[in-house]
Amino acid sequence: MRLIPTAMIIKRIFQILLSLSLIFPFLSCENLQSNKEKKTVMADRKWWKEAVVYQIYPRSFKDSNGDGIGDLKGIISKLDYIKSLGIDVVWLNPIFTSPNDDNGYDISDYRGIMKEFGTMDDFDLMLKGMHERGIKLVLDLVANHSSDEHEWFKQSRSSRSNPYRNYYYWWPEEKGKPAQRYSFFDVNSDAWKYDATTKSYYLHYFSVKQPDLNWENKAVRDEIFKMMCFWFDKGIDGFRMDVIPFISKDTTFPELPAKYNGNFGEYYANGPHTHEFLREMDSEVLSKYDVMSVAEGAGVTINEAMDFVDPDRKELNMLYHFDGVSLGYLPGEYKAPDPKGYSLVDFKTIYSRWDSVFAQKGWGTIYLGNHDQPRMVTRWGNDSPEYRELSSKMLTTFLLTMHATPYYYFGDELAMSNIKFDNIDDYRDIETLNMYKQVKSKNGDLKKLLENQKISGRDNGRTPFQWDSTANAGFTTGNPWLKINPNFKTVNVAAQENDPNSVLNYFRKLVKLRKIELTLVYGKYTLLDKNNPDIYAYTRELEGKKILILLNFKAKNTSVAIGDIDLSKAKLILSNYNEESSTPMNLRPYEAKIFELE
Ligand code: ISL
Ligand code: CA
Repeated sequence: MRLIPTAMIIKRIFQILLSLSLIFPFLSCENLQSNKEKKTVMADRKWWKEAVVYQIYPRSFKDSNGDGIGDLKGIISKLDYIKSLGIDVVWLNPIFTSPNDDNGYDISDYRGIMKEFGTMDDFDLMLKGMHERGIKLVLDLVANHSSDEHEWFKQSRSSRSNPYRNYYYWWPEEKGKPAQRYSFFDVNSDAWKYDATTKSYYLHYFSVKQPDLNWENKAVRDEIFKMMCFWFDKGIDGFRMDVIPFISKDTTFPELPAKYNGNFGEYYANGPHTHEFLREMDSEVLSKYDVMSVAEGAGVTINEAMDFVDPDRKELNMLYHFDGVSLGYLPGEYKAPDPKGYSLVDFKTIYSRWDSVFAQKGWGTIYLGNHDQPRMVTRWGNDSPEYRELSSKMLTTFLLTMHATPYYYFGDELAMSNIKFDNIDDYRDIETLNMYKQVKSKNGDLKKLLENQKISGRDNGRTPFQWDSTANAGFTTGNPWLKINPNFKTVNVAAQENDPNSVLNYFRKLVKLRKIELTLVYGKYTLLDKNNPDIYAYTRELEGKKILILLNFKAKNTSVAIGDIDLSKAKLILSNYNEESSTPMNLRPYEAKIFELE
């Protein structure tokens, strides 16, 4: 049984309160009240709330056989490194059999291991090695769509009467052209692909090789649920669920309702049966295991988020939103960075609003980078030689001191930065390659596109991990599948391992701090000096303990106003500068400071 009934928890809290009032009859009602709140917060402790998740893009972590592609044996050879970070959970991007149209997000066999990555024996060894080290493993569930090379789709497209026909969404040509649906990875942005064999269109929200699975069909849901159980029975500890809000569609496929014009992502996330399907998934699968689940919350607005993660609804544990990572792009243009940069006040507003959603109930996540995003330090900090390390440490401080489970992207612990390719031939990502074709076919500004991609392109976050300063950064003895950032000579694990002030060791210190200081996990978040355009300041509070976090997001000296907070007993517990400054409220460029207040 995964959840203890609320009534039992309440009863237990009541018993604790009663016994406290007997032992300490002098406690005032006010004290009792605050004790009750504390007990409630702490009664709801969960391992996945206290975890730091480390995301590994397996293709780029470590190649064991010289084919230039990272693999499971490579991960196994680096388990001690992963352990040394102090993290609790590894999330691996898809490792299943795939023709790799979208680097594994197009799965042709959900129970097989991608041949470039290794075998099931390698997988079992890797999982064992992680568990022996106290690390949990979360895999990627890509169930909104499969590969067109999946047996189900091969059957489905073969004839209109095939038993697998309804595993996907088909629109017969005699009904005319279906209403427009937008595809993320289609040269014409068209999510309907005509298939001559059965004279019908099939739906693909992503590439033509990623047909959407028909979740209305119970047989499809059962296949997915059985597959999830297969991996849980092997011992994995959870799933990150790819575009899971998109699984339910209005199968009449009407014209896009006007209010969603330009917001097709929000429309996709608003299918009629999404929550029904998720509750079914909980009752048939998730509730039977002690595992974590996190939705990629594409298209989910702040008002809808709680519906996915409210524990009373028995759906998912967590969700990650896109409001943060969407900031600083020009409106109306896809991932074109605003030359003015982003506004820190807006950034603070977004993260504070999202914190308030989960202040009482549910649980949040926090991230600044992943395999779909550029490198954290380039996008949110400053990747110039002068500030790369400082700003990266500052951003890491932010991620590990917020009231949410941090999802930390591999390589950010070294302050790896965007590679900024000049040439389209260097890109491998289907998204960039398609955008290029699209802009080209419209005689658009290709130079501009390439400049934008230097900031926003996904391949920036996918370049191989930088282990040392030897050939190919120690990632491979062969030709890497994607070019390695030339800064690997100085930015690498070996160079940082023994330097106590390195970005890497700063990350380790922060992980350790979060592990021992539950105030950083469960403590109430309060934003300070909210209109300060340069500094992000906030406190975290739990059980009488208060921690103050000050972060300078700018390359200049600047000051912060923290109101009536008493600093007389403040103790600096961590900072990214070596010398403590004499004026604590004046921050140096990208300075990050954590104070214990009481
Ligand atoms: O990456 C994006 C834009 O650059 C997003 O729109 C992304 O396509 C969307 O968030 C869904 O992402 C997930 O599903 C995709 C896959 O390509 C991404 O890597 C994955 O994270 C299709 O499976
Ligand atoms: Ca390999």
